[in-house]
Amino acid sequence: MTILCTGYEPFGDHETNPSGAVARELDGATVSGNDVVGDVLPVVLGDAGGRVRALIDEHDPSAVVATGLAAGRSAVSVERVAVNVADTAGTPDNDGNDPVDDRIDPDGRDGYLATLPVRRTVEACLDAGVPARVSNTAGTHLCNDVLYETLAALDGTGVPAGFVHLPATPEQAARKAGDDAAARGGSVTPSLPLDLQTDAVRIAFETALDA
Ligand code: PCA
Repeated sequence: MTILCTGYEPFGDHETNPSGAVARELDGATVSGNDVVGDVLPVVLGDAGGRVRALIDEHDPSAVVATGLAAGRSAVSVERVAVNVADTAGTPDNDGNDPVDDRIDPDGRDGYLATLPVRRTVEACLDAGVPARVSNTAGTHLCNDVLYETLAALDGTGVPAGFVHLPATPEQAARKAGDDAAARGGSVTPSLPLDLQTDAVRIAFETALDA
């Protein structure tokens, strides 16, 4: 049996994207007896959703956990909902698309609820020492787009699927803080080491598959 984990390439002013690193790290691993297919998606509206649908068709996964970077969030965020809105809110995708108030699918439902056990995934992360929270919005950029497309593709199949937003890594936070004078003081971007981010995604699969 196969399970699918996606992350993204870098986008916006981020030189790296931990979600892509997590997907590469888990690619080929075994979680709860399932083989992980890890894939790094383009941060391009239309292309990312098309790719995830193709991966689902190809691998017929028994669970899907998509991941993305949410720089500024201080904990792993397990998303509860995807909305039928594409609005990049001033951070164009990597093809320069910058939609305002668009629909992902003009004929689609307004939204989908994640089919992963969202709250129990957060509780399992906390038990494992990984800071985590339920999130009730995945935004309206590519992460929401891929969650929407994934849930639409799997609607009615019973295959658990959802999205985990990941904080910046300490390296990203340090690089960003280095853009300002060190004496400036103040806060820096919250961060979480990559190994704990990877643990969170593994836990998301385990919680879904062992349900
Ligand atoms: N994060 C963005 C898109 C790609 C990514 O890693 C988001 O939160 O929508």
